[in-house]
Amino acid sequence: ARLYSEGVRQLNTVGEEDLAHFAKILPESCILSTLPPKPTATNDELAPYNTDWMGKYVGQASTVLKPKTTQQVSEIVKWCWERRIGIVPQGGNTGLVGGGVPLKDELLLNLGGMNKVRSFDPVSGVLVADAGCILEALSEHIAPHHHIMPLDLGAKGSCMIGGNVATNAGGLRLLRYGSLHGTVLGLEVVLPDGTILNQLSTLRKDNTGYDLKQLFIGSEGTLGIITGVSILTAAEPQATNNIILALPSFDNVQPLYTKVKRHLSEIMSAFEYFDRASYDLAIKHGHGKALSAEDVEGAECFVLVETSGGKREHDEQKLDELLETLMEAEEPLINTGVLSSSPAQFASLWAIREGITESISKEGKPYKYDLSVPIHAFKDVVDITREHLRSKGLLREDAVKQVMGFGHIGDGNLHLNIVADRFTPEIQAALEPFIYELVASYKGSVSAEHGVGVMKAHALHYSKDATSRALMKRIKDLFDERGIMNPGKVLE
Ligand code: FAD
Ligand code: 2HG
Ligand code: ZN
Repeated sequence: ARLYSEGVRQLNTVGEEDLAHFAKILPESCILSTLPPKPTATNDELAPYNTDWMGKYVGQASTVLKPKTTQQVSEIVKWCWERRIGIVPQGGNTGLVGGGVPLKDELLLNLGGMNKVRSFDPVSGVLVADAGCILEALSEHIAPHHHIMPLDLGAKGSCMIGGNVATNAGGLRLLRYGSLHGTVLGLEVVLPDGTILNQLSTLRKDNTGYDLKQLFIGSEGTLGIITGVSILTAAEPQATNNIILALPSFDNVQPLYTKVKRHLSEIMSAFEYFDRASYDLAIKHGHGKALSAEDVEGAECFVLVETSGGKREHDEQKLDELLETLMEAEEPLINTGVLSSSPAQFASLWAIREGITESISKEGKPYKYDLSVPIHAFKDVVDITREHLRSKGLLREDAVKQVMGFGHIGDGNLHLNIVADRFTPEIQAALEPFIYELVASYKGSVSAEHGVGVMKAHALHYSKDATSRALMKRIKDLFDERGIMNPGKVLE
């Protein structure tokens, strides 16, 4: 096995002897390798594992292992620890910061084979599942028991619960159910030396010392491999409704948020924002049904509000009254509102918002900046970036096609997306560090919910001071002094 250096550490790649050992741990069908003398897969077969969702980051793993049990993960990791082989844990590979694909030819450990629900208690709502369970499959599993997952994302059909925890994914329900730091009750983790850390608690309360599991939430595979997750699910709301509001100006978003929050109070469960370019692109690529020409005329941006409550008539009445108040105001904050009147329309309104990310990838190559900035700055950040690209002569069909913004208003999380014809060093150089400096000027965060991955490892200092970064490095060393877990990600 070849030696290579990652930072200050020397790591080995997978060789013949390692493969022979893995064959003792896993059945043949769980090993994909292009290595001679007996390759079990082609480069084409490994390409989907080596390439990230955006097609922006491409690794060169020669071997992908797909274990089915925690014990198998532990034995593989123990071997890699002893042999100093770099490992990249991978779930659904929907991450947007290049964290789930190798930088070089690390061993790729895909958790997709660990996909069993271990238990669900319909009284407490606590679900315990293997890390490789797909988020949507878990929703379907608990739906007959009238429970819902506390998180929901556009990637639900592919992303896995272990990947969600590893990235501390936010998504569309965070406003109502809070972050995974609150809803994850326990984790089972294989540590970098192969030891199994069993903290798969189902207790709501447990103050017996340091809450170690929190360190793994958002650790992006750099501290260990999450193999099991215990999570508190929520009782299914009796009634859900949604409405899209068309605004003549972005300036109205903040007063609207204040008004809607006050009016809907406990039943408001989402307040999502998208600008006109995002709406147009989602519709162009077939996500959701277009609103009428009348409804979108003169709209600079849109807001999708969802309610989740206990009584349909009560919630509908509140939404009707809200719409009436908004429309009849002397200086209305909105042009119009489209209230869903059937489950199909409810889904269609959500499809517009959830489809933006996919529509961007259908239109071109995405540069994504997932930022925490003050709500009032959402539009400025997009406009300033667009003008900056224009001043560099890059706003043209064969370079940057569009600059757009959408995101989670309630969480102060803006998704700035730059849609390019292709990824080029020139566009990259125009965007960074420009955007990071802009975010730092607002005292914002360069990663709100997608994580750091490889994309932002060099940019941590824009949002974390030297003391914090030094402590993070010490924590990494404490768990993984050999540096085998997801090398080159999160920390440089
Ligand atoms: P992967 O992409 O496979 O991995 C992500 C990171 O976690 C990598 O660093 C990987 O090494 C690590 N990892 C994965 N599994 C494990 C494990 N078992 N143990 C240890 N480390 C592991 N994100 C949001 O926060 N909010 C959104 O609303 C949202 N919407 C999205 C919509 C679309 C269409 C897409 C494509 C992505 C979206 N994302 C969103 C980003 C992404 O889906 C989430 O980050 C998701 O949680 C990643 O899960 P995954 O299983 O695909 O992980
Ligand atoms: C969302 O909120 C996701 O839709 C993806 O976090 C954001 O594509 C993006 O930039
Ligand atoms: Zn998001």
